[in-house]
Amino acid sequence: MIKKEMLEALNAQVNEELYSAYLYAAMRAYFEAQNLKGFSNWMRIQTEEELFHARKIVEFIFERGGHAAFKAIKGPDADWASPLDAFKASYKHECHISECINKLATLALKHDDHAARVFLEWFVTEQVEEESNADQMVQNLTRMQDAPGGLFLLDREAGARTLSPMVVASVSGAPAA
Ligand code: OFO
Repeated sequence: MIKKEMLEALNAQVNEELYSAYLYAAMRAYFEAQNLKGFSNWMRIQTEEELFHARKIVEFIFERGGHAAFKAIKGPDADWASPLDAFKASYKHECHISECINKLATLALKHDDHAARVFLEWFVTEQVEEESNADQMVQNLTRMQDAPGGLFLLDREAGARTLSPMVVASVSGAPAA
């Protein structure tokens, strides 16, 4: 049976993940409004990734006999000064999520909850990729923003991003990896 403090912290992380999905949905809307369909696609995929993260934690709570509790999700920003500004905000947010995951992993150790510790290892690894993906977009936009056609090319590249097989399986109802 999962301990109360661990359960509450996991439920708080579900809220963080749902907020992440909300934030990226808002960023998608921002890019749609500017007719930047590639960046919009990137954010659509990111939103699905975040919903997958939330689902993965909820399933773990269920497996441990815990009660998943859903609190209100705060409203994200709706506007950014530029595509670069939006991706910088995304990178900053991912660094925040990494801190949350690290704290959860520390809490699992404190409670000798090795099931949670092993479960959270997936998220520790995932956050390396999450930070790197957002940072790569920041780097590319910084480098290309003044180049002729730079934004067009990056938008086209972002349009090629696809859902990871794990997320596809989760959305289709297959057990999460
Ligand atoms: Fe973007 O990793 Fe979850 O929140």
